[in-house]
Amino acid sequence: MQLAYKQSWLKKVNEHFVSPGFFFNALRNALNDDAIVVTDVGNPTYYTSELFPVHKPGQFICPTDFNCMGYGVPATIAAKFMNKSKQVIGIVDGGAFIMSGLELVTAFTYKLGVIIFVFHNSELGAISQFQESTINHKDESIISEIDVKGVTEAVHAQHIQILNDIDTSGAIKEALMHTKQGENVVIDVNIDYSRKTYLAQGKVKTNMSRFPVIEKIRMLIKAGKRHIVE
Ligand SMILES: Cc1ncc(C[n+]2csc(CCOP(=O)(O)OP(=O)(O)O)c2C)c(N)n1
Ligand SMILES: [Mg+2]
Repeated sequence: MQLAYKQSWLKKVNEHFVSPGFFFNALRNALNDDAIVVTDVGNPTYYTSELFPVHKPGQFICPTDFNCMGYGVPATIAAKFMNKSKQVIGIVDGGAFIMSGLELVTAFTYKLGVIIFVFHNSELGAISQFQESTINHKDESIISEIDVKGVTEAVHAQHIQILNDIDTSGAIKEALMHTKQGENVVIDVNIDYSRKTYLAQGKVKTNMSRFPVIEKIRMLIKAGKRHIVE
């Protein structure tokens, strides 16, 4: 089933967006076997756990349990401090990136050579996608577009943009070259958010299956009303 989900992201090379399927394949191919991947909360955690093969324990770090947004960038820097000989990359989405991120100045001071991939959808997507299906509107979960390049320049990192699947492999290789010189890189990824993650699809199904029938009917009527009337 999970394989089928992955395959569904690999049907066609996308010239307009970066497909999570091709992105994580390219990332796995480019990184060493012992590379460390750190994610922030939200879709980066879901996509990485769904689509990125992790070869050994300790190579995938994410803020489980307390799920604190803003964890990704500082955790990537900390992981690199402790593993200077390894490739260490972080993946964050826009909402989390505006909660932290300026710590990259410290990575510059110490010439650490980390890569931060920034996915962004101008939304607190992990929240808005559930609001959309349940209450039919996005309540306080829209955020402004971020000037990723501006932030990157402020922290003296290299800026790379990945617009589509064709750009992906070359951009990751270029970024890894920079890290060899101790330069940090922020990669602005035009990720395709047109489809729900495997987790989001499963969450609705699993939660629905847990409720008693009467509760399911009540919830469906409520959601239906919101979609039709409001
Ligand atoms: C400090 C903090 N505030 C709120 C939340 C609740 N929360 C979980 S995911 C999420 C949205 C994350 O948005 P973004 O970083 O843009 O990632 P996306 O879901 O869009 O991929 C929020 C608000 C949290 N986990 N941590
Ligand atoms: Mg977002």
